[in-house]
Amino acid sequence: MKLHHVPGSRSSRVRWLLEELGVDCQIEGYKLGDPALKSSTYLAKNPLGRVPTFEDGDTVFYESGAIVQYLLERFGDGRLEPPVGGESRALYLQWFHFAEATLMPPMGVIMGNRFVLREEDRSQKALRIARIQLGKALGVIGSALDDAEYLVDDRFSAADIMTGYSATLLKSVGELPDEPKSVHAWLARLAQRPAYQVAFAGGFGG
Ligand SMILES: N[C@@H](CCC(=O)N[C@@H](CS)C(=O)NCC(=O)O)C(=O)O
Repeated sequence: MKLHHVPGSRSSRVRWLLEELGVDCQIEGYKLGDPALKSSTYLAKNPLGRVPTFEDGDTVFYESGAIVQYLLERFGDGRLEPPVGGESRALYLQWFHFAEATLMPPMGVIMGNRFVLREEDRSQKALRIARIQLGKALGVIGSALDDAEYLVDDRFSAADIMTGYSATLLKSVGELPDEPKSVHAWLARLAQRPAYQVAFAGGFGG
């Protein structure tokens, strides 16, 4: 198996999970903006030229959440997720998908308007609105963590990996607001995990 990975990017979710599960996998590393990600060989695996991309024999696919779920199905043996059909499954799915569907869109707008877009295309208004949206989304996570150490069943799960990655990225670019404090405490808890430390050891951007 092979993970195409840029340190600190969304492929860190997969890197983190592999470590949590103790699964061996070849890591093919790149830097953000690496021309190799736009080569015809790479585009044949991932037409958007992004990371992560995952290879398991002839199975080649992308989307960090899909890869995380695939690895849980293949190697999880019931670890890091509540059982299908169980009481907590809906909440687990909610937080799992919240990361990419609700947290990352405003984050993308912030990154675009701070770093990616040409100066003349950046918008302070878009930045302000995205920060408000992000604040609301983080507020919801904060409430869920007021009386709990982790998002689901007070037990560490892949939902913490999916959302914890997003919070880590926000912190790394100074976009994690001081409140809610419960989010900071949760992130500090996640950062103590050896697998988290391995996943983020390479910093951000490669
Ligand atoms: N929804 C996708 C997003 C993938 C994505 O946007 N990856 C970024 C890094 S976090 C990337 O590869 N950017 C490089 C580029 O767009 O050239 C996922 O979760 O895998």
